[in-house]
Amino acid sequence: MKGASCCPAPGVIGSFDLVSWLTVAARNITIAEQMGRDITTTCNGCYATLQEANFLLKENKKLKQKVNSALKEIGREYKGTVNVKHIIEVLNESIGYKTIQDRLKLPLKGLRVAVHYGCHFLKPSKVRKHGSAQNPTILDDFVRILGAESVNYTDKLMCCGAGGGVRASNLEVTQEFTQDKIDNMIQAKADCVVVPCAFCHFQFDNGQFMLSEKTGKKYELPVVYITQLLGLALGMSAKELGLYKNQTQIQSLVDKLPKLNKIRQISDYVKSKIRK
Ligand code: 9S8
Ligand code: COM
Repeated sequence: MKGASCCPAPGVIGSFDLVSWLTVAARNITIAEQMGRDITTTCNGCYATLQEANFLLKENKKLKQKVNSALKEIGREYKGTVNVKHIIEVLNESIGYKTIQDRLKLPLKGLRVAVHYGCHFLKPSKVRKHGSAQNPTILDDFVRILGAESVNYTDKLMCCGAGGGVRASNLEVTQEFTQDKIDNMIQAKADCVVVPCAFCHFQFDNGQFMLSEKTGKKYELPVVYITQLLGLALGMSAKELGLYKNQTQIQSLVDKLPKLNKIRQISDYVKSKIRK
């Protein structure tokens, strides 16, 4: 999307000035409209802004008028002709979990994954329309089709601490949230945390690095983005997937993978002997 700007951030900008937030979002959407393409994003924040702007402007004529009168000054008009989908919706609806499952080379059998949804993916639930914001399953289902186990942990739906707005205004609060969440995931014996949001990724990755420095205790739960987990199950290497670019170590996760593969191969071998 040539000329696209920041979404802009839903918590940071959206809570201060609704119309400015919508106008910048609508400008971004008009770029996709001109291209005749739907939009997808890999960040809950971007998704929240663009999806919500699209929703509000499609249903509220007054808001649309306000936004369009501002856009007119730069020769643009929001029409409402495209859809906004999170990448997980593209994987689930456009490609289909079944299709993905059929193409896996290294199902992640035995891997214990802590799923973190992030606030903006689910709320406001009347706008997002993913069903109940209290009992979502789309990410847990994704982890399961990849062969891994989605472990339950305390306060699973709690905020990561928010890499954007909260972090900028109150680092202490942000760190407390992150610490709580990571502690709960570790208690549930998770091998890694999986996120659908670039901001949550940053918060867990950099946040653990900061927590280790602050507390003297080592916080090192590997942080993986949903498509990176998919890549691992498709047989891509951790290096190809950019996992080594994380600040928090990922070696414990990487070490687990070939082992899982070996166990799987041995158990398949044993099963085939038993069958004979
Ligand atoms: S959680 Fe609460 S506000 Fe949010 S979506 Fe992503 S960053 Fe983490
Ligand atoms: C977090 C974005 S995904 S913001 O900090 O709420 O704006």
